[in-house]
Amino acid sequence: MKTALVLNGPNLNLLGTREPQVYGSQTLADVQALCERACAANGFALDFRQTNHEGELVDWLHEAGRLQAAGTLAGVILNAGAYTHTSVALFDAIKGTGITLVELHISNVHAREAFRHHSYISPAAKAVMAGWGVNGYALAIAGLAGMQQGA
Ligand code: CA2
Repeated sequence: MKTALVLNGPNLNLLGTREPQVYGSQTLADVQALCERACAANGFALDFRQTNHEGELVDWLHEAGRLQAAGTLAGVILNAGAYTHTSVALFDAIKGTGITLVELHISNVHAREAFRHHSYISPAAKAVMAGWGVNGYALAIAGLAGMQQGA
């Protein structure tokens, strides 16, 4: 069974505590449980992580590259949080590892402030999703399963 690696960046540990009108009322633990169910339904094991540190995300993307090359990782779903809009290092890590990566945002970043409209992740991502709320994580896991079958 392959693994889906779900990576969450800065401040996503605050989910469910503030800004429910933007991010909903579910906590990150709720999102992890949702991802567990979606992975079980799609035949994946789940590896779910969150960090507030850019370099840790880079290290995890490198690890993902090694695991995907070894054939044990289906791909990565990355909500890079605000680093989406600032991080050349994440772009380089995704490009440098060649991993299958889905960029995910809970909110529709294109309907928000102009500084959220640009993503350093998108040009290196296989797919992008935004605006589906936390259910986007389940949709992305189903999408990753479809990619395994060449859909
Ligand atoms: O919509 C998304 O998922 C974002 O990646 C979330 C980031 C934001 O910087 C991106 O532009 C879009 C922010 C995550 C912070 O989440 C919080 C949740 C509750 C309370 C405070 C922050």
